[in-house]
Amino acid sequence: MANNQLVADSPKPEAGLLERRGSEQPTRALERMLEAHAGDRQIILLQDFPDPDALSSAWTYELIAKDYDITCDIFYAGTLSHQENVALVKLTGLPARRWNLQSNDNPDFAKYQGYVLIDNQGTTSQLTPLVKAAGVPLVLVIDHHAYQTKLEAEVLDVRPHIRATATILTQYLQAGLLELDRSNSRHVKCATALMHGLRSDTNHLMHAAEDDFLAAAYLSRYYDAQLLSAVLQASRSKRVMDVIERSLRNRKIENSVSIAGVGYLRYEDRDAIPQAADFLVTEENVHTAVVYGIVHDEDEEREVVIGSLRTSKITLDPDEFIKEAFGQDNQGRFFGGGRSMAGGFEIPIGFLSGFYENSDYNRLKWEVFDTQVKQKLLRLINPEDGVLNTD
Ligand SMILES: [Mn+2]
Repeated sequence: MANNQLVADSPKPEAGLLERRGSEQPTRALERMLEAHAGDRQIILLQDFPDPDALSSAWTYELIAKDYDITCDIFYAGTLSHQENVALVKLTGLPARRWNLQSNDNPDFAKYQGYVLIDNQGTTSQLTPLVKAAGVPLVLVIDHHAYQTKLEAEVLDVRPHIRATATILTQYLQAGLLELDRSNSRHVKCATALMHGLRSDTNHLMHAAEDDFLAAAYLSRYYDAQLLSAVLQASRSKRVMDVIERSLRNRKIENSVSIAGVGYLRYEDRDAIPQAADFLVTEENVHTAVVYGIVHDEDEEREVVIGSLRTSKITLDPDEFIKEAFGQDNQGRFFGGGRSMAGGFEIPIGFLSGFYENSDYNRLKWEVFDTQVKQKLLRLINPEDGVLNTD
């Protein structure tokens, strides 16, 4: 299943020439596009909750493009919720900005001659429909997820067999689109960000394939190990710690699966859920952990159940498990899974949305969702008696 596949489709070993690793064809195509657009301004869209792979890859593209006289602005619509991502952006000066859909002082789409999708295909960004509606053309997609939608771009570089978009961008560097210089501090910081992106998308290189190792080897000449360790040591906020505490307190273990509902969370703290799941799965005799809670949006009008599954069991495919457990909505879309949100799920609350002063209502609502999520999970975990024992 997913984990075995990681090894099975590794590319064939080739001569280990680090400099020549970048594939000729995508490099030429990208180069032609860059030359044709000299003087342009492009907008790079990241997924709403960008991860280190997306952030570092976008920054690398921005640096490459600058060499071709193209100015790029990097935007995301959500938040940087993981403390490591906040630290990455702060410590490296990574030029990504939030596009707050609720506020009015956002840049004008009219000043962009093209938009670029990096580490996504537009399906995970709330900005995509806006950019499209403004008539900005899609000039480039660089991604490593399987095709999610039909894309028409000037240059498409989608390589699902590569584990990280950072690997693809590193290959562009190796192919000579931008020569890194160890005495240039921006280059060193960008190489450090790429190393972080590459490591975090490959589970610290454990799921890396040959291309990723070769890219990491190349980056090792330029990155700053101390800076990387500062990023990795970013501390958790008290609120994230509180969510982890709640998950510990509320967890129920059935057939080696640990399940924990953590109640309500603020939008900025949504990343506490995968972090709690990461922690619960480390318990003895537990192979899988599922943590979920209700996240309310800043304007507090939209609420959504968000959950994360982590497993160390090779035969358990998180994607299948989540699709099987929660099924589809009435338009046939699954509530989670897929490579873009591996191990994650999101269930809209719809009509029941809205956080009220009335705490009884909030408590009741949580209990309903908590019971329902548990029921769905237990049906899979204990097919014999899928009935929840509520105590
Ligand atoms: Mn990625």
